Amino acid sequence: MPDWQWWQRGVVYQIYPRSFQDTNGDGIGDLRGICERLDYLVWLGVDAIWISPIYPSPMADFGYDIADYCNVDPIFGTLGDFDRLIAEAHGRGLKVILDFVPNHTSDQHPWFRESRSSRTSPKRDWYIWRDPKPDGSPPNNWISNFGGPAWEWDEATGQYYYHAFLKEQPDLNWRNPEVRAAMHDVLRFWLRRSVDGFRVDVIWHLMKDPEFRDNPPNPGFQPGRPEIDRLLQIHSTDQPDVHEIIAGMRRVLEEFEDRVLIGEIYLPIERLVAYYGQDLAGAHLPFNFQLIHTAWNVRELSTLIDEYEAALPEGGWPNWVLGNHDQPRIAARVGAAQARVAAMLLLTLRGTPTMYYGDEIGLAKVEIPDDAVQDPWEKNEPGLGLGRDPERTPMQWDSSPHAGFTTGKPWLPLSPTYAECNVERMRSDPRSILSLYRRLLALRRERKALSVGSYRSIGVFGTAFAYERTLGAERLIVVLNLTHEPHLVDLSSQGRLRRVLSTCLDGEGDLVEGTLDLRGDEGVILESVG
Ligand code: TEU
Ligand code: CA
Repeated sequence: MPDWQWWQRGVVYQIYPRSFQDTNGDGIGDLRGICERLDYLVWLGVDAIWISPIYPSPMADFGYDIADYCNVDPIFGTLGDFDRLIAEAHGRGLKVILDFVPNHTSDQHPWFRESRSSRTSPKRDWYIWRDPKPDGSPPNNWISNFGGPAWEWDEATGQYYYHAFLKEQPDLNWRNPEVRAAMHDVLRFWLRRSVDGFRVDVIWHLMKDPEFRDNPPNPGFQPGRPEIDRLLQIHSTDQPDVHEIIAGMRRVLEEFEDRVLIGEIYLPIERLVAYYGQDLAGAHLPFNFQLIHTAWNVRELSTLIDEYEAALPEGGWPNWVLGNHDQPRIAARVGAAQARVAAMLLLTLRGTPTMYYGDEIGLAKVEIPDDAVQDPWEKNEPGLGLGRDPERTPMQWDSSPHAGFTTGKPWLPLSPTYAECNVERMRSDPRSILSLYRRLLALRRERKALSVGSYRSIGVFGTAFAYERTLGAERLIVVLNLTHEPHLVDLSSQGRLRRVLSTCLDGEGDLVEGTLDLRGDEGVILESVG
């Protein structure tokens, strides 16, 4: 049997640090807060934490605008706090993955200040500067991901600079070898501090068309969609030479042992799988966001899983993501009952699952009053429902004021349901979604077939679908009902089966012969008993 890497067997848990645990009453989560909650994560049963950016930042995009890659923002703590967090996490067997944001810096980064100081600055070519068109307009038609033009005019030096996101987030020029070398040193800085890997922000954006050609219009554009959708991003992203850049990062990680490279990539499956790289020299895990975008029904989901499995390159390790800080929460999308089915799906598919903090307590959409909006995207394109604040609200630990997150005023509101929807309450309820997550995580650790076993689709049964996970003599069958209606599933061709775990958290050990009586919103894991 092959040796599996920790990032193949393990489960990743994303922490949005502003919202996990505050320890100094400023209403914003911090590194000491994460440290205090490590025992919870061990109890829950995850293997690695990925922490969204903690670096010094003006916070125009809440840390995705970095002013110093090699330090910690005072809001989150100090480098000393970080070292302590790493030591405490490692002491508990938890890996720590940092967010690496190489596509753009803050406009307050010393590199950009230098770059914009004059056309002859030694760092001018570290960013993407272009002359205006003869009529003074921007060099091409590219649009910012957060709305408006992607080019910002710099009066002092008479050129435009490119920013795929906010104008406070100028894009670095990865064609410049000095930029590559400087960023590789950033990776080494954190790798030497024993970081176990990186989630690389917008990795498919790093290279742009060398000729900066106009993007073509998107024929499928619908009013009400974000402005970025007006154009097909074919020249501004996903360029063939990005793979050499990623391979370069990977080589830096290979200077160290056992580190993981995860890439954030919003692309359809056939283009996504290219990010494993030639000879698998690219990202270990190109994030697979398909569960987030696929309609929640049995046909689409079962087809998706088979298509993804079939598209993987030989030796490429699968992964699945159910939510993150940019996407509506799973419980908001599919409802509380199906969120439990989604948990079973995520934690029984082949490949590395990534969970998003708060999903384990079934946190849903939190309404954000107009005067509490924080997200710059919502501020730029209001009223379209693009705002990401509803999925970034504080973690709910207990029923005390502010849910135990802070003693001060939380930076985003808590869910009004926090008195019931919190870790303390749900821990003591054996039927809660939190208990279900914990059971699923424990089972996944105990039954290796669930993490590293092979995957085979069994088929669609009305409103349910089933698949099999096998490793050696161990054979588990997962059956998921994607509707509220009960359904009888004929499993007579599957031999004798025993119930191992249900999303209803009952019926364990019962034998299933022939027909499985699946309740509405129920998922069941069965084991083969000969
Ligand atoms: O997100 C990249 C990205 O493409 C998202 O903006 C996405 O388009 C949007 O949220 C809807 O799907 C990454 C980070 O995760 C995000 O938080 C940052 O704002 C962005 O990059 C810029 O760094
Ligand atoms: Ca704080």
